[in-house]
Order: sequence, then structure tokens, then C-alpha cells
Amino acid sequence: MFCYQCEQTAQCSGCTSFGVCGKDPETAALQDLLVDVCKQIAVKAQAGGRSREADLFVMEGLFTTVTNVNFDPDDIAMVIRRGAKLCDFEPAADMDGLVKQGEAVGIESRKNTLGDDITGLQELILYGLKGMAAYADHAYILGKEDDSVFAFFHEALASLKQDTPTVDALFSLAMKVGEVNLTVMGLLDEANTGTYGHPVPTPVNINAVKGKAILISGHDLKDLALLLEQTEGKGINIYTHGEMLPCHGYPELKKYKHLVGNYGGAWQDQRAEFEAFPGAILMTTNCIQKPKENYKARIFTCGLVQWPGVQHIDNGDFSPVIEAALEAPGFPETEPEKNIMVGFGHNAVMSVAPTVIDAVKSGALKHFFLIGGCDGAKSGRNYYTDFAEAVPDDCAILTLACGKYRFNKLEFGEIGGIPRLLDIGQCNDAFSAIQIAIALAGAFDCGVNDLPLSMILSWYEQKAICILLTLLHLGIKDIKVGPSLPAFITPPVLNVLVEKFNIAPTTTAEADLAQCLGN
Ligand code: FS2
Ligand code: SF4
Repeated sequence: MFCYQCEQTAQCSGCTSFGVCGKDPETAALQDLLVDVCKQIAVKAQAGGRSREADLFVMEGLFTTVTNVNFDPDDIAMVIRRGAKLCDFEPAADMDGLVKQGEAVGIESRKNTLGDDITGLQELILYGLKGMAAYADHAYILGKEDDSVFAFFHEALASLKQDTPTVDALFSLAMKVGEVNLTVMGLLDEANTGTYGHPVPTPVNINAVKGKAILISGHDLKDLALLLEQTEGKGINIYTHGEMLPCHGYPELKKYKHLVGNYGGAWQDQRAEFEAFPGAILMTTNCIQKPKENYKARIFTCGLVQWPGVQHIDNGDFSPVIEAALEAPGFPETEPEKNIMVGFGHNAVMSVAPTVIDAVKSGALKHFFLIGGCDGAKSGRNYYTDFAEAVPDDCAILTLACGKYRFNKLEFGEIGGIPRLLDIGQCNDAFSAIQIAIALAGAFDCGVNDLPLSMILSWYEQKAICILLTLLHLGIKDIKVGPSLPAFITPPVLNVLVEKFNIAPTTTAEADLAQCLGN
């Protein structure tokens, strides 16, 4: 196997014998084959064979291969067979044969013929498309879609099949992924806020409440809404985990009294946290890790997430989760309440815009830091805690995605009544951060690059890649990215990014902070 699509890839170069994430070589080969089937469907769509089925298959197929989503080889093999019917691919009859077919279209086969730079650029585009597919799927589930987005998936994937790609053409295509992803993120924002209302500032209890409990993780708001409906009046408390935390801010979700709080931290701490959680657990999207035996019977997956041997719910009926929660002991005592704040989406921040603008003009608020992105297990990620702690008292921090768990339980206080730490939401809400930046630039009559705003991003998986491409498409410069740079970005490609966008790897919190404030 060869996979370098996420930040924790082995030796910062590629997982070759087994995925650091837990992906085995068989699953890795099948994921490569599934991506190739998506490309073949796209080629056919470009030649006039596009269909509704092909559109949806490509979107879901790509999301299936995002890091920490689907680890089940049997399920992926089934998906491949379904996809083969939408193109001219002839799948092997058995698993061994499928794995061989996957190995033949993997990254290494292309590296040998196209070289590292071209292959890396192709993968940059592919990973951007995978992240975008995840966002498009979330929007689609809530009834929002755009034909031009589906058309672009086919256009871009088909280009990745070309025999003689050039660096310039691939670079332009990467920027186009960023542009289309902005549309997708806008759709998702409309889908979430249109269905559940605009998030409002909301305190969230991070301590336990006595009673039976279900923990829900991932990003899918509809799954949470269904779970809340189905558990209402059953004496079960619902807790959010990881990227579900911002859901407490949505009026149509927070109205449920049994949505009592948030439990634990970011995804990479789940194995210890799920083991200790005295109830059932529901994983709605990435990021799942290999479940320990002692909670395997009370963890469930839904949507595109799968783990071999873990019960999967594909019909929206969460009765098995409810039964498992009722069988588990639940929390024995209510702990003293301790709150953190969420709910600072673009609508909420815009509603206090005059106060923010006055604070900037009077000098009370000197600089904004967007410290956002995914979290991960690798060392070096304490950089983000150090950075947030070192941000001077007259500066505000905007945050989003699961990287916030590195500092969201610290006390930051307020500036003129506005919290210094503003949680914008999930990685899925990066659109909100962009809207806030654009609105601030409008208020100060300048460009986003001229704002007293620095972006310090942490990346882990492919959604971070499409967000980064969107920021570059918008011409945003001086972004700092860490904790390490993607292995698929080769030195020549990095040079282009540095030249055009002054993108920089994170160094030390102290030096980077000084540089941001000096600028
Ligand atoms: Fe975090 Fe994981 Fe949000 Fe990423 S929960 S790293 O896939 O999607 O952010
Ligand atoms: Fe390795 Fe990341 Fe690929 Fe998993 S997704 S195999 S950790 S590079």
C-alpha cells in the first residue's frame, strides 16, 4: 500500500505497510480502486454519459475514502461493484482480484510514470475533491445541491485520468477546486442554517449529568436531529463529542432539553474517552478509530462511516443505540456545571459587528487570529495551545474545527463585552469564517489581506485541503500551516505556493506570533 493523504502519514512520507490510522493494505487498495472507478465514471460522464446516479456515486464514493471514514473492505468492495455498473470497469470476481486491481492504480504506479511533482499535484486536487465531496454530501442530505458542482466533480476527476498532465494545468485546476468548494461551503451553510436556524451564542456544559447517556460524534446535523427526536422523553441524555460540539448553538437542536452537554475532546482521544463513557456511542462521519473490545458492542456507525464488526445503522432508526444506552449504567452523579461557549457563526458575529469595529478603531482590539483546523495525535500539536495562550489580551481568537480542543477549555476573558475566544463551528463552517473576514474587510474598506488578521491553520485530513485551496483561490496570503506540511506537496510545488501566497510552515508559537503582530 501507499497512502500519504493525511498529516499523520508514516515518517511524514507515506504509510506503506499499514496505515497509522488503522487502514489495512487490503482496504487501502480497495479505496484506491474506488477512487479510480470514480475517475472512470467521470470520464464517461464527460463523454456524454452523465446521470443522476453517477453524480451521487462520485460524491459518496470520494467521501467514503476520506481519512477515518470507512475501514470495512467488504463494504468498499460492494460500493466498487455498484460503481462498475456506471462505467466500463470490469471488477474482479473475488477480493484478491479486486485488491490487485486496486494496487495497479495506486499512487506508486503513477509516481513511476509521472514523477513525484505531477503525482503530488494530482493528489492535491483529488484530496481537495474528497473534502469537497464530504461537504457536498452534508448539504445534499439536507436537500441542497448544485448541478454545476456535480458537473465539476466529473470534469476534475476526468482530468486526473489524462496521460500528459502539465504542472500549470494542474495548478489551475487546484485553484478551481478552491473556487467550486466555496460554492459548496455556501450551500452547506444554507442547508445547516436553513434547517436548524442560525447558531446563537450558547453555553455548553462539559460535565456529566446523572442518568443514561448517548454520545454522538462526527459532523452530521441531521443524524443528531433524528437521534434527539427519537430519544425525547426516554430518560436518556445526549452528549456531543468532537465536531458535534457546535451543534449546541443551533436553535432547532438546542431546543431539546435532553441535549445536555459535550463530553471529551477531539477525535484522537476517543479510545480512552469512549471506554470511560457509561452509555452508547454513535459515529456519524469521520473520525472513527479502531474500537476497543470493551466498547465495541455499544458503538454504532451510520452514514458513510463503517468499521468491520461494528453495528451499522443505515435507515435512520437509532433504536439499537437507544437499547444499548438503556442497558449501560449511565452517569451515577451530576457533576458541578462547567460551561464553554459556542455559537459564533457569521450571523452571530455580524450582529455584534458595530461593537467589534468600534473596539478595533479605538485600539482596544488590535488583532484577530484565526486558529483553526483539524486536530491529530502527532506531537507538535501543542503549538496551537501555546499559540492561543500567548495571544496578547488585546487580541481576539476565532476558531473552528476539532483543533479547538487544544485550547477551548482555557479562560480567555472578554474585550468590551465580546468573548476573546469565538467558536465559529465545525470544519464544515469554514464558510462562516470567510464571511466574517470578508465583512470585516468591507467595514474597514480594505482587502482581507490588509486586515489585522492572521490565519494559523492546523491540517489533518482532506477537508482541510479543500478549505486551504478555497483560501488560496480567494487570494489570501501569509497563511501559516502546521504541524507539518503535506507529504504530497513536493519542494517545487511548495516553492510556487510560497512565491504566490507566502504560505509558511509553522515554526514556534513565539516566533510566529511575533511575526504576525509585527506585520
Ligand atoms: Fe476533525 Fe476529523 Fe472536521 Fe476532520 S473530526 S480531523 O476529519 O473533519 O475536522
Ligand atoms: Fe496513513 Fe493517513 Fe493514509 Fe491512514 S489516511 S493510511 S494514516 S496517510
